[in-house]
Amino acid sequence: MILNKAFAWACVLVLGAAGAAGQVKTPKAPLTYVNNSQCEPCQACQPCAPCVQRPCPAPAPAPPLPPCRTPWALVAKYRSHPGIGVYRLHTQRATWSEAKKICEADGTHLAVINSQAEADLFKKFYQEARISDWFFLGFSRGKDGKFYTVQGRPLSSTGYARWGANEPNNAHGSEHCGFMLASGLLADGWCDARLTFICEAPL
Ligand SMILES: [Ca+2]
Ligand SMILES: [Ca+2]
Repeated sequence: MILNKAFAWACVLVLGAAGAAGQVKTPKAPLTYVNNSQCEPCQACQPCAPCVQRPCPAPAPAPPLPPCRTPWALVAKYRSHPGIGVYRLHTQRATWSEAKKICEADGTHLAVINSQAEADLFKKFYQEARISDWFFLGFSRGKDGKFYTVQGRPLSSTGYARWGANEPNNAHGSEHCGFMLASGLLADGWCDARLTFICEAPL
């Protein structure tokens, strides 16, 4: 009410000052404000029409918080290698498609090599696990004949595309999936081979 009175007085004074020959108009109905502690004050003082009281708009709801996620390094069987990444070595064999799905079920992806340090780390995994086999990596041949990672990026953009001797050779026209050789170099190979593989957590 204090505000209403003050506003009404202001209205009278303003019009009185601006009006012709001392003509002073008094609003017939008391002026009202919207809730000006939270909303814009009513601006209807000129010409002295009563303000329309209206409710404040409802505040916008706060955006939902993202769900909490366990750090990859704490997920079972994933190990953090600072400066390189977080990985899980799967010693159970699977086809390339099966391996890709197994990683995706963890929320990770079939490993992609992005540096010599990462290639050296993978070689170390296999030496420690005493696995002398080749293993699957997260790239395959696209319809255009070029290789793409499981994230759809050209293999040439990963930062590591060192091929083994005579690779990729697409032997018998049926080698479309990514392998890493024991030497740390890349090869194309048969997707339905059953190999061990590494899942890599996203950065
Ligand atoms: Ca990587
Ligand atoms: Ca090959």
